[in-house]
Amino acid sequence: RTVRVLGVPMDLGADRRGVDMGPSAIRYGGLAEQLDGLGVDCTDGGDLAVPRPEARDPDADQPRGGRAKFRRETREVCEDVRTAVSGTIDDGEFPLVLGGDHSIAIGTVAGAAEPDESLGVVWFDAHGDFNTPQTTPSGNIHGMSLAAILGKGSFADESWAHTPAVSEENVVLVGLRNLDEGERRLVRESDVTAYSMSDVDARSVPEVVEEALGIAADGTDAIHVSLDMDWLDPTEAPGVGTPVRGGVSYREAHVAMEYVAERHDKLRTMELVEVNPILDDHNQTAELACELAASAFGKRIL
Ligand code: DIR
Ligand code: MN
Ligand code: MN
Ligand code: MN
Repeated sequence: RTVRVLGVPMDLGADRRGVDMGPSAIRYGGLAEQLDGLGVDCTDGGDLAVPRPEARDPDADQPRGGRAKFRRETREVCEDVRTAVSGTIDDGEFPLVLGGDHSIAIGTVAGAAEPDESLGVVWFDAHGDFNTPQTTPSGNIHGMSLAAILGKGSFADESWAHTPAVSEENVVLVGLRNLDEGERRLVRESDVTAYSMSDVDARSVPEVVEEALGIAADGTDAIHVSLDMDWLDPTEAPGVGTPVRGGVSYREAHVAMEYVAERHDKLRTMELVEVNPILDDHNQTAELACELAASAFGKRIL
């Protein structure tokens, strides 16, 4: 199959500028070379246009009783992501979306979800991204993207965000270790499956990830894998906006992506997000993202 790389230099959903350089850093980190080396055809769809935050008022057009900074602009960018992703699928290619902050997942998932189908989602992240405009302590949409996809809080009124093809029973969070109080309650009350780092410690990455993929695949037509690089421990992935200690190791991340590769028959879309090269140690986090993509597309040691 042919992988089409789609860059989304998005930083409207996060406080730290620099994550908009993620797509460049990941390309520079050798993504095309890694995929070529595997015999995977790789084309580059270029970068989508994202407005500069300095040129906009983050608090324009706020939802009732809540806050979601750059709501209108994020909505517009995510519409473009949706169009690019669904167009890539229609062309018979595999969309590999490069962020940018995690708000872009709202567009990726919407584009991955064909009408009349069901889509499972595995969300590798230190965070739940389950805040709503009503619970968010930051107003940053990258901390709300999964809640938006599922139509939580006032996202229920916003047709651009809610993706009906995704049901909570087929959504799995893996590697959680940092939740805000309000989102914690929403995760617990929801029907999503959430594996914290404590679950990973008590069991193992292979066991938890295999189970997670099984839940996402159960009765669905396709799977989306969303990889927030802060899923990894900051010693491996320092170039992220919101590092949290106690993440998975280098080897655990690879083994997880090897399990993703086992599901290639169902895997429809993948995204690599939150790489911030200005916070990185050289380009280590972007290079790691490229390596992990290779494992997800079938690279094996032997
Ligand atoms: C925090 C941070 N929970 C927020 N979220 C992040 O702003 O809602 N998600 N960093 O990746
Ligand atoms: Mn995230
Ligand atoms: Mn995160
Ligand atoms: Mn984030």
